[in-house]
Amino acid sequence: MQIKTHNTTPYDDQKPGTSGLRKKVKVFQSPNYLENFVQSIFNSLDDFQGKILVLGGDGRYFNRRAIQVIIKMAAANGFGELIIGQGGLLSTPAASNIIRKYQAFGGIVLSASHNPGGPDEDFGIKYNVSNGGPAPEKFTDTLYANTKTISTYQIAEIDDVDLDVIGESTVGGLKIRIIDSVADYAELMAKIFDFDLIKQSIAAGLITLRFDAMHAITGPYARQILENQLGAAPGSVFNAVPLEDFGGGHPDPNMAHAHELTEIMFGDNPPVFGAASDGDGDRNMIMGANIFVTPSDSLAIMAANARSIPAYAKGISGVARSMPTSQAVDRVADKLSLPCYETPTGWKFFGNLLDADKITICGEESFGSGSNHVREKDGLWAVLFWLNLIARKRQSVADIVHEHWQKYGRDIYCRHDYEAVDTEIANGILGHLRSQLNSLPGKSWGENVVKYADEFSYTDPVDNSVSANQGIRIGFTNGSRIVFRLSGTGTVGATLRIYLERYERDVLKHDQDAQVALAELVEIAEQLCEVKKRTGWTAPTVIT
Ligand code: VG1
Ligand code: CO
Repeated sequence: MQIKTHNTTPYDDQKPGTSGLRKKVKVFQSPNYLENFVQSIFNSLDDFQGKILVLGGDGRYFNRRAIQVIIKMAAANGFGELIIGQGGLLSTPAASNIIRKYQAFGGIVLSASHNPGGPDEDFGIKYNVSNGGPAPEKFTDTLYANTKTISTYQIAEIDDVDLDVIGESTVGGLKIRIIDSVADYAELMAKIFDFDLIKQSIAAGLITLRFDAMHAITGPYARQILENQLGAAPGSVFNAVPLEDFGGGHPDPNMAHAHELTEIMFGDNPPVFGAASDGDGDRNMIMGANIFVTPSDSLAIMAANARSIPAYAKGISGVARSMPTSQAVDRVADKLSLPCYETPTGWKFFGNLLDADKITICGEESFGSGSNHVREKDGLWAVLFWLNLIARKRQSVADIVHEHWQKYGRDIYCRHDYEAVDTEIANGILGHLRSQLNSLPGKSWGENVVKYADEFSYTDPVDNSVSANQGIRIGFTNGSRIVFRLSGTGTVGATLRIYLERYERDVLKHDQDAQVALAELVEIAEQLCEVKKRTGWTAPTVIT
C-alpha cells in the first residue's frame, strides 16, 4: 500500500459547532477541505494505531465520496480496521451502537442531520469517541486548533472500496468490513422493548401507525423494525427510501417540515400513533390522533413511565435535559426523588452523566431523546418507547398526555426560530440582551416578575470542565422562562432561537393553544431582544 503525504494550507473556518462541522457541500468540495479536517481529527487522537474506526453517514449528497476519502486516509494513518455501514449508511444512533458493540476506538459520522441535502445544500462530519458519543468539547477545541496549523495530510493510494457488498476485505494492513446497517441496531431495540407485546397490539388492531422517514436514513430501519418485525401494515412507513437530497425537503421532524404526517394525524380517521425522524435518525416527533406531543413533554412522560419498559423496569438512576428544554421532566424527577441535571444544548454534554450512571434517560426540546443504551439521541428508540407504552397502558396518546398533565401540571412550551439572520445583527441582539441582565431581576410585566436573568454556564459534575456562554435565561417568579441562544448547527448567517415556557397547574386550562397561552411571553421576549425591530421581520421563520 503506497502512502502519500500531501502539503496543504489551513482553512480558518473549521470550528465544530453543536454537533460537528457543518458547511455547504460546495465548501466541503474546496481543495483539501475535507482532507484537512479528517487529518486534524486523526492528529487530535492518541494510540489509535491498529484499532477499529466506524464509518457511516446519513446518505446525503457527498456521503459516498467523503467515505472513500476517509477510508484512504484512515488506511494511511494506521487504523487497523474499518467497520462501514452498507452503502455508507448508518443512522447516528446505529453508529453509536456499532462503536460500543465492536469496541471501536471511535467513529466518524457524516451528517448534517435535519439540514437539507444536495449539491447546493449542507454536509457535515463529526467524530465520536469510544463510548459511542460525540467527542467532548476538550477534543473539539484541540481539533479546531489543529485545523488552524495543519500543513500535511496522508492518504493511501488504493482503489475505491465497494460499499454496497456486505463482507470483509483487506487492503495493505487494513481490514475493511462492510456490515448490514440495520441488523445490530434492530437487535439492540429488541432487547430494550417488549416486541411481543407491541406485535400483539398491532396484530389486534389496538395500535395503527404511520411513520414518516422523510426520505432519510431511518427508512430502512423503520421498515425492518416496524413493518417486518412488529407487523405494522406494509406502507405504514412512508418516504422510506433514503435520497441524497431528501426529496428536496428539510428532513426535520416537526409540524412545519413533516407536514405529510401532520396532515394524516389531524385528518380524517387518523391512526393511533404517528411519528417521524430526521436526516440522520437521532430526532423524533411523536403524535397521536389529533395531538402533537412536545419533545419536552415526551421526555417527561418517558421518565415518568420508564418502569413500564423492560430495559428500565428496575427504575432509572436519574434524568437530564438541555437548558432550554422545558421543566416538565424536573417535576417528574422531583416526584420520583431522582437526580435531574440541566446541561448545555447538544448531546455531547450527556455523555459523562450516562457513563457515570448518574442518569438513564435524557433529552432536548429539539426533538431528541435517548437513554444509556447508546450515547446519541435516538429517534426510533423514542418511537418504540411510545409504542411499548401505548401497548402497556392500552391508552391513546392523548389520554397518556392528559393524564400526565393532570398529575404534574402542563409546561406550555414553544420555540421561535429566526433563521439566517445577518450575523452582525444577531450578535447585536445577544449583546443588547447581555447589557440588560443585571437590571432585570425584580422587573415585572403583569404577573411576570423577573426572578433571575443570567447567561448559562455549566460545570460538568464528572470531570468539572466548564462550558460558559451557553445561552441567556430569564426566569420569572411564576416559573415561566424565556431563553435566548444562537444556533450552532446552521450554515448561513446566524439563527436566533427563542424558547418560551409557562407552567399551568389548572386542569381546565390544559387544552389551550400554546401560541395563545404564550402570547404575553412572546411580547416580553421581543421587548427584551428586539429581533423584529432589528431585522425588520414580522414573524419567526419557524415555530416548533
Ligand atoms: C440543534 C438543537 C440541539 C441539537 C443539535 C444537534 O442545535 O437545538 O438541541 O442537539 O441541533 O441535533 P443548535 O445549536 O442549532 O440549536 V442534530 O439532530 O442536528 O445532530
Ligand atoms: Co439529527
